[in-house]
Amino acid sequence: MVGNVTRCGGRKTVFLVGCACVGAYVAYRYWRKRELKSIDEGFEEVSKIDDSNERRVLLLGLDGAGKTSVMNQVIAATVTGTSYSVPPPSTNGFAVFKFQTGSYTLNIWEIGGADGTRNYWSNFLQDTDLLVFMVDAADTNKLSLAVSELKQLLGDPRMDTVPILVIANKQDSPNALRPDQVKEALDLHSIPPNKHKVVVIGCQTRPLPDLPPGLTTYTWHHPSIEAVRKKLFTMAA
Ligand SMILES: Nc1nc2c(ncn2[C@@H]2O[C@H](COP(=O)(O)OP(=O)(O)OP(=O)(O)O)[C@@H](O)[C@H]2O)c(=O)[nH]1
Ligand SMILES: [Mg+2]
Repeated sequence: MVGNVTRCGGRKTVFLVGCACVGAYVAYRYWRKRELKSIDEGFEEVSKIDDSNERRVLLLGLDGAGKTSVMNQVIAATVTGTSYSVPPPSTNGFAVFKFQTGSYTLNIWEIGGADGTRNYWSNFLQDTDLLVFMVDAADTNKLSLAVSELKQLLGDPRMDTVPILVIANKQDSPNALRPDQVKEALDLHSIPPNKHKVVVIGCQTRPLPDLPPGLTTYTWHHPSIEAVRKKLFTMAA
């Protein structure tokens, strides 16, 4: 009898455990499906996590303008001892540079500027506090493409009233356009001041100093990077 009850209880237990397993599996599949869906949505439109202390900076510009190089030196200027290698690999996708200041977190999103990657720029426009647009001031052949990309960006309603910091990089090159010439070339005078605050500055990350024997990475930054750093922090605040 006891044995029977036990056997009957055993069958019941097996049945209940079976049901629990099936239930858990169904719940797991449902949860997984929801999680995958939210990851997809995250890539469709990257926006701020609900954090009023976050400042979101979008760093765009054609490939080779020097976005990563400048950011590497901004980090070196901010966090003592941080090193970087030269040249950086081209940004195939995006990179986020995070800075913690007194009252807020500055997240600088660099999106690669190569042909294929530029198609994704529009996925990153939501909740932008500052647009940094970098140009290679020495490559005048690419300026007209830079102009049309910038115009397309500013035509998006999500960019309305977003301040713009234009960086005319590679000022070390003898044929580089000066900041006021870049302002002219990008037709920035035509932007109504009540629509966007526009600031144009020049900078350079070269010439690099000689490295001591045995070292392959740099902790150095060019003095012009200080102004970039200051503008990033003040314009995004
Ligand atoms: N002469 C000179 N070269 C520079 C300067 N800044 C960057 N470069 C060089 O320009 C090239 C491109 O620099 P990156 O920083 O990779 O450019 P990027 O805008 O991040 O390019 P993507 O990530 O491909 O969109 C590299 O060979 C750098 O070493 C500069 O101020 N002067
Ligand atoms: Mg890059």
